Amino acid sequence: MDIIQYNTLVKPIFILLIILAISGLAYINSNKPSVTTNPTTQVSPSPTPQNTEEFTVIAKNLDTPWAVAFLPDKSILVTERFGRVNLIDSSGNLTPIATLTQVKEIGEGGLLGITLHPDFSNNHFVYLYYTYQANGNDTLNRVVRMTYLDQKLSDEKIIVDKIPGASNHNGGRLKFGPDKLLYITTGDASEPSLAQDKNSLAGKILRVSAEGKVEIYSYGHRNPQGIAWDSSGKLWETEHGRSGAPSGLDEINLIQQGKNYGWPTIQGDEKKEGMETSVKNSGSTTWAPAGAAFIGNSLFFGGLRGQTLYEAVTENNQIADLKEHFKNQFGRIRDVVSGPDGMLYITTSNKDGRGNPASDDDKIIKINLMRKSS
Ligand SMILES: [Ca+2]
Repeated sequence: MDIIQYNTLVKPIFILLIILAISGLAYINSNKPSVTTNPTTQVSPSPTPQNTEEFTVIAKNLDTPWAVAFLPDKSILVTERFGRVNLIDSSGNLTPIATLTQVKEIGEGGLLGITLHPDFSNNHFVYLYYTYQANGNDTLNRVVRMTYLDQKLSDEKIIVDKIPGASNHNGGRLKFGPDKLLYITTGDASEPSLAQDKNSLAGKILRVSAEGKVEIYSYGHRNPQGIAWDSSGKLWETEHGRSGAPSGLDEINLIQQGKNYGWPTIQGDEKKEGMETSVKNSGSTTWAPAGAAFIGNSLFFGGLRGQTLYEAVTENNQIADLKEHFKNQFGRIRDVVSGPDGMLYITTSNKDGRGNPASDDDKIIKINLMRKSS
């Protein structure tokens, strides 16, 4: 074969074959399933050096970042429990956009949930959940709506008020469901009987109708901290079980409208007519489960005391497997959010008074599940 034939015929084919081989490898790699191995015990180097990191710290030096919401341009709003809301742009620059002076940070209370209206692009509505001081020494919680424009939050409007509060068990998670209605988790405010009292807003999952009417969606909850809908539209919830000694019996529940989830009458595997037993409980282990998000069939949720990113693999309305990621690597994990880029975003909660913070805590960490080492 002479030089001209090689350059015009064989060489292009050869280059094409190389390109196909490389893209094939990249495809296989991009479809790597997530796995459970703790990366701190990993000893062999990654066989795929072109991979990006399995996790990236995108913000640090925060104080108890409680909840994360993504703006349409993929920048982030994050609450800090003492009362501040921050904007983190796509370059990682952090700008405080509001400090809510009416917030009362006490025990587990403070500025908690944040979420955007499904039609945020048009109405700019942001919803926040916070603890405040009422008349006398009462601790209460409320949900407010604010308007976000030009990197400022303004025009506060109360959506749900006088949710019972206390030092512990304030609930606080906010999310819009597939029905485009606002769901709110509330704790029992350390008065267990309130969870069974349908005249109280405590110990409930609330839903706000399109007309602004507040309804009890489910009840009998102790302190629900995570809610997420699976791809078929079913609502799953994480909830803290008993505390003190013994601890444990943290729950994953499959939530149906109008049902009673048992607290404080039944716990763990106990059953009672008219009450729902959790799909899974932690037994004598304590997860202290927090924010939750679905990716595929997996319900990922943060563990505070558990200091783990848990992955509950759902199958036929049950938990087929419970995997543990990053155990004891980041400390206490608070919110878990599925990002618009397919990544999982978690916040640490090491400065919440129960952790052992590193000098640059707390953090927001982006997790690339496809790059999770195996
Ligand atoms: Ca229960």
